Amino acid sequence: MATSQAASHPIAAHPNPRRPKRGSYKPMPETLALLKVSGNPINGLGEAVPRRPSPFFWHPPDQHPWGELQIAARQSSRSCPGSPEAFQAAYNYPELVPVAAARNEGPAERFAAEATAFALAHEADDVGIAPMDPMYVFEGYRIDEPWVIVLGLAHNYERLKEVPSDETNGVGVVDVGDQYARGTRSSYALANWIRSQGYNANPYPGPSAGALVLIPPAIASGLGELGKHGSLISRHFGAGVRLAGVTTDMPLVATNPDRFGADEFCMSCQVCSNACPPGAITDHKQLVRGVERWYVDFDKCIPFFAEAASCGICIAECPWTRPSVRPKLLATMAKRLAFKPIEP
Ligand code: B12
Ligand code: SF4
Ligand code: SF4
Repeated sequence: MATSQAASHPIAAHPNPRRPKRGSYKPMPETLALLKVSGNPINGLGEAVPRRPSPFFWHPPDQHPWGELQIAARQSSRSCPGSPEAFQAAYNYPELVPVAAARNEGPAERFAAEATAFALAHEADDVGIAPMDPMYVFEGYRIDEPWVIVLGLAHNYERLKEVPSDETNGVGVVDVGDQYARGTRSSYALANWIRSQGYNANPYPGPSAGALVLIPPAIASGLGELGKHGSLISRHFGAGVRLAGVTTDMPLVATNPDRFGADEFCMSCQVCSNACPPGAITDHKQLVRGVERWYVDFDKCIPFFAEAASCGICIAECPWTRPSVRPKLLATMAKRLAFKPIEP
């Protein structure tokens, strides 16, 4: 059966020489010295009351304790062939046009359809729309627009599966940079189109964190479900998808969440937790800022992430990311869920 075949995918036999086996990896002392404090309390691990996320990694270095570690992580990524050029394109933010003085009035349904079609015609591979929620905004930041449009940018699986990268092989991290660059172009193009219609719009392209935490609105707007590895799993691309956002006051209509069984599948799968060299992926859900959900141990992930050019093994290895496996998983889970409807 596809499910058990995927779940027992043997990482030990993986031919990628850049992947230490789980348990054999030891962080370098100089990396550990830069960790300084634990990230898990800052993320609200164990907290029962909902609150906004605190600014974390990839925010300006004076907003969190890991400024030097962030620099080391960036250097490790940029030491890979092709990576500096790919990320330069991702940070090449186009000009934002002024909001047109004449407003194009119309029904929310039409604007939602037009904005979606525009994004899909400008490099986005998937689009969802959610009402803005203060819980999506990092503490200390402000977003005034009432809607968020989330864009999905699919990875090239053949390139993504080469992660992690190093000085000898940059294929995986270049694909990460390339998808960030598509997210930059797509989110700025959409924001500019909305502005040309007389509405305010702001892009949140990554690869920096920005004001908007992207996975929660992506889940709310139907782009996918949260996986055990802490990334979103899409029915179309698995976890091999980057996210970008556009916030706006253009009248829109929300798209529905999509539940296809990824959360349920994670209950009995351990591919990512076995593949993660530092063992950062926890096998049970935990309470984080008032929500019981999958959570990745930042303190264990970040040293390997910083040393191994942004790693990415967990999203590449997830069976949902593999194009040959995904259709079988969808079919298996559709059958399973038909007998056991999941909670809303
Ligand atoms: C900081 C950051 C990191 C940090 C810390 C990540 C972490 N888990 O804490 C580090 C550097 C370690 C990191 C690593 C990676 N990251 Co990162 N990261 C970010 C960034 C910039 C901000 C996230 C953040 O501040 N997290 C800290 C707090 C908020 O984390 P948390 O409470 O544990 O919440 C996480 C999830 O549970 C979920 N979430 C948050 N609140 C809620 C609430 C509910 C109800 C639910 C269900 C979920 C949920 O979102 C958070 C994602 O980190 C986002 C982009 C963005 N603006 O959102 C990308 C982002 C999350 N990263 C991404 C990816 C892919 C990765 C990597 C695979 C690296 C790579 N090569 O691509 C690894 C995976 C590590 C892991 N297993 O989480 C993608 C995920 C795409 C997807 N398919 O979901 C994002 C969205 C970037 C993008 N623009 O596409 N990342
Ligand atoms: S996130 Fe992917 S690899 Fe990890 S447990 Fe879930 S299905 Fe398996
Ligand atoms: S990105 Fe972090 S959680 Fe994912 S496999 Fe690498 S070290 Fe593990």
